Amino acid sequence: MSHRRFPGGRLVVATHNPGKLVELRELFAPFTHDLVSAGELGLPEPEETGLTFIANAELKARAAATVSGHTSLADDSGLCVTALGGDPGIYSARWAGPDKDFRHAMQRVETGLKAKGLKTSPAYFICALSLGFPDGTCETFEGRIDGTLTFPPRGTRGFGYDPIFVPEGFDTTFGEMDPAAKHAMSHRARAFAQLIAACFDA
Ligand code: ITT
Repeated sequence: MSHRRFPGGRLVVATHNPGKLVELRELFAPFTHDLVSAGELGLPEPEETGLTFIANAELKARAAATVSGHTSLADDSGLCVTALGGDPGIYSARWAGPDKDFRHAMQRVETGLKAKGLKTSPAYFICALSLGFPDGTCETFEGRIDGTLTFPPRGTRGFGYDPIFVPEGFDTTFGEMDPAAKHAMSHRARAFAQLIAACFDA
């Protein structure tokens, strides 16, 4: 299958989440020198009305690309907890409330598990990355990492739900890991690897 390629030049990263922006800047540094965030450009944050990670990533990438006139990259991601039927899933950001308080969001996960008599659950992170072009077309890829949850939260690195997520094969949380170790395996890095292979020149 042939994919539309990044034409070079400016890449707008359509996120208002500072934690994601740090990771995406690190990942894309070798591929473009002109990376600017939607926040820096003052672009509006579109309402995430999609029902899948892919739909929301495409909606955000398309909105940024059509408004800015530049190729734009959006990330829609979240934590899916098996024992909670996949919640918070696409609502991961919303569980943190208007103050974006992830201690509260992690507590909500723990409370949900306790209500089922559980202390932990298998869980996975999903990341959909979408490259949007000013004419409204998109190229989209999804990555996943499996693990288990641990309480109380551990570590101050990363962002969001990282302090409760222990990736399979490890005993440290993403919140305790060196960022390079997270980048070697994360859902975002896995979606990124597919996007780079399909749409970017090495
Ligand atoms: P943008 O839409 O502006 O990019 P957002 O925070 O609203 O920012 P999402 O709708 O994709 O983004 O929400 C994803 C949430 O899932 C995010 O707020 C994080 O808390 C969580 N999340 C995603 N990737 C994560 C990661 O690598 N580590 C920890 N939590 C993560």
